[in-house]
Amino acid sequence: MLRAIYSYLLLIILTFDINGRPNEEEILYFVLPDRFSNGNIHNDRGFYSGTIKDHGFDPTNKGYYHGGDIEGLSNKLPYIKKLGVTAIWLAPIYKNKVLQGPPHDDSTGYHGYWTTDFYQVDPHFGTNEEFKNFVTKAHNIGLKVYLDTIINHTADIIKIEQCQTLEEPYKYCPYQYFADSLEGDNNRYRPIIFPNEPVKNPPELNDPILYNNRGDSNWYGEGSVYGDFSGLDDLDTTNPKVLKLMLEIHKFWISEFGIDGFRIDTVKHVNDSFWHQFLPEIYQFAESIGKKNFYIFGESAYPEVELLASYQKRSGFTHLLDFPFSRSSIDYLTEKISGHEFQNIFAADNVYKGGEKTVRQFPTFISNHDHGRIGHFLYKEDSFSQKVIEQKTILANVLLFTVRGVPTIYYGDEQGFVGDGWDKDAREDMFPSKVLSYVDNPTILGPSSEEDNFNEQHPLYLTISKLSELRKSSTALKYGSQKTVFASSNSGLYIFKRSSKNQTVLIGLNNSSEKWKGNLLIETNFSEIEDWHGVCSNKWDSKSKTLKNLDINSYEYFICIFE
Ligand SMILES: [Ca+2]
Ligand SMILES: [Ca+2]
Ligand SMILES: [Ca+2]
Ligand SMILES: [Ca+2]
Repeated sequence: MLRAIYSYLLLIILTFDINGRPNEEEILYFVLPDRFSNGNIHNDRGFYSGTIKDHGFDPTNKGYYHGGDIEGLSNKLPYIKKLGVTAIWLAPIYKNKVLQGPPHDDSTGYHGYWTTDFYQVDPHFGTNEEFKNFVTKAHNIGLKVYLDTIINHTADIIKIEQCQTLEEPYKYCPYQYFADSLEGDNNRYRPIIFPNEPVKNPPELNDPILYNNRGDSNWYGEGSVYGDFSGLDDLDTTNPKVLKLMLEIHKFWISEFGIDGFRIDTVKHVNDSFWHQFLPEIYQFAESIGKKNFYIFGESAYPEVELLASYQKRSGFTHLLDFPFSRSSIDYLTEKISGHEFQNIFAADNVYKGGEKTVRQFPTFISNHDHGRIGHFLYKEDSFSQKVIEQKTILANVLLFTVRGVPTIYYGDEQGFVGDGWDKDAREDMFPSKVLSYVDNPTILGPSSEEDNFNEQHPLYLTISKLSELRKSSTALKYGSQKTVFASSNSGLYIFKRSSKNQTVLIGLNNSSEKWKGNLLIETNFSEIEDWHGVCSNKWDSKSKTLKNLDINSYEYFICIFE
């Protein structure tokens, strides 16, 4: 009995700790459940009968379901925890339309972005109850859970009648401007739903009146907000009914499952005023049930700081995925920009609303499920040897864990996954894969993806777990301001420091084929030096506050902690 009370109290303390933990303390791990671990082979076909086209399960096809599920993810929590991460971001798990697209190029909802039922876990992934248990299990070992969600659109169920006469109606239905379809106009696009399409939930979402029905987005101006994302039914987010439904749905996932945040998809395709109403109410709701640091980060894929900052200022989103960092890191690591050009990303932090303090809570990432993995970008360059690619991959992780922002690892990067490119080509299986185009890929510092890829001794897994430990123990890396110490305009040398009240962390990356040697003036109040990687301590002249004759080999780095 006493033991039961004790574990219950411990549970409360742990849960309390999680809710009180600020966003800057998080390290994220982004997972596609279908591609991670298959804990239950009975749900592989989602309990649909019929052929592959009905259930969508074909582990040899990169666009089909492969069998991964919540139970598998749950079984692998120790693997994720040991990597050093503190939070899991799951690709969407709502029930999806199984199959979409033209017959010769169809694909399934294995990725989760084609919602039909906002209240149910997709049967390929498991049940609501299994998800609930998963969240509890994750919380019990200190991991938060963030759910990917899509508000802009649902699965492609509604078609435009006028576009059905086109030779290939699934191809592109031209965007219809408001000015070209005035009230009572016969030309106004008419929505139709063919028989046998899946039914959406909540039931109100089956009414085409809640959608824009303006054809496919042309990606410009009004079309970008009111057009369909390649046929996906674009919700009329200006309609108060849609706002009400979305508030109810998202509150349900918070209160029912205790999730800790949302990553919200395609946010710039929703009208800004929707977010001005949605976000404060969700934050308030989460806080009212004890989620003080509920974390919402939007996906607005602007690679330019000025565009992302401008969007952040007008949309009401405090936190956005740091696409400019991702883009610039890839350019930097592939030597398209110099150290000096790279540091501009951080020098511009104050253009964001909330400045540096807020940007320190932006999720930073280099690889992702859409544009691809860093390994792919490195292999694309013919000039880099295998050795250099390995070194650069280490540099990529050093960057991710030492610059400002919340490091976000894309699953599989810790096992040296490379991929073949973007989208489906960057969504390999962690379990032994049957996709030929995956198993023929090179991997960085480890075995091929034909194998089971949960190797806790993988050099990149070990590197990341060490960097996670460093970050967790360092106030400067989580909360410190970031300043450039030296950045070369004609090479990939970039040396910067992160400073907090009790320490200065100096980080140097030499992303170039030339060894560098020089003196560095370090403005710091501390003089005890820990050489975390590389050597600073015997180069330090405390009188002149200078590191003398410091050297960094090509494609090497150092991290030194002044306390
Ligand atoms: Ca399964
Ligand atoms: Ca549609
Ligand atoms: Ca829209
Ligand atoms: Ca391949």
